[in-house]
Amino acid sequence: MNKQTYSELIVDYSQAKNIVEAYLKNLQELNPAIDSVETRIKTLESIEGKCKEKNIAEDETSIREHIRDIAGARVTCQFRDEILKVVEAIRDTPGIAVEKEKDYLTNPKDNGYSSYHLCCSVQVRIPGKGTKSVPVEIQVRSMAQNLWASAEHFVSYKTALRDDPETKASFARIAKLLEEIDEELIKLRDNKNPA
Ligand code: 0O2
Repeated sequence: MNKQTYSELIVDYSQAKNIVEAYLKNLQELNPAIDSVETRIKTLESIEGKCKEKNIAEDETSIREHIRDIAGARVTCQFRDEILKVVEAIRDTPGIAVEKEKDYLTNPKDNGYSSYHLCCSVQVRIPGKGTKSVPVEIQVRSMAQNLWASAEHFVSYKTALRDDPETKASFARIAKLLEEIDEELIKLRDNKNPA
């Protein structure tokens, strides 16, 4: 894909990203459980990488059909047990249509990756052409899970180390430690604020 096609492709995804960001920031104001909201548009290199990895033809139609996280948002919660409450609040947000959910919270990946993914769509206005439904992936995770994902992304995700058994085992172990940390933090929070 050349840069021109990429720039044209991402116009409506950028609008969708901005719309979701506004909804999520609004949710953050109402919900102290949300520590941060970040959004991003997948880079050209990342789209090309995913096309190769998943055997997707590098034309606009296939990319639009098969890559559902060109626009992405990440919601980080202070505590792990707040994730599902935040997911519920997103499901209840008028304007965000949740189409599919991936629960890596209950079913973490073998390497330890754990988060809750909501595959959503929002309506974007296209000048002179009415509105269009555009997909956005929202990931909801705890701060500890975010630490894991960002370190693993840096060290091994999308590199040769991704399938290295030792690296995978280390990250799986770190994920367990971070789960324990999340549990300890919940206990400390509850001791401070008994129900
Ligand atoms: P990037 O660089 O973050 O954009 P599928 O639904 O099976 O067709 P997909 O979209 O790969 O395929 O599904 P999934 O599992 O929902 O993964 C989407 C995103 O979740 C990834 O986007 C990552 O952001 C995150 N993710 C999933 N698995 C891992 C993992 O093992 N480690 C880390 N660090 N992140 C993960 P991208 O496009 O792969 O990457």
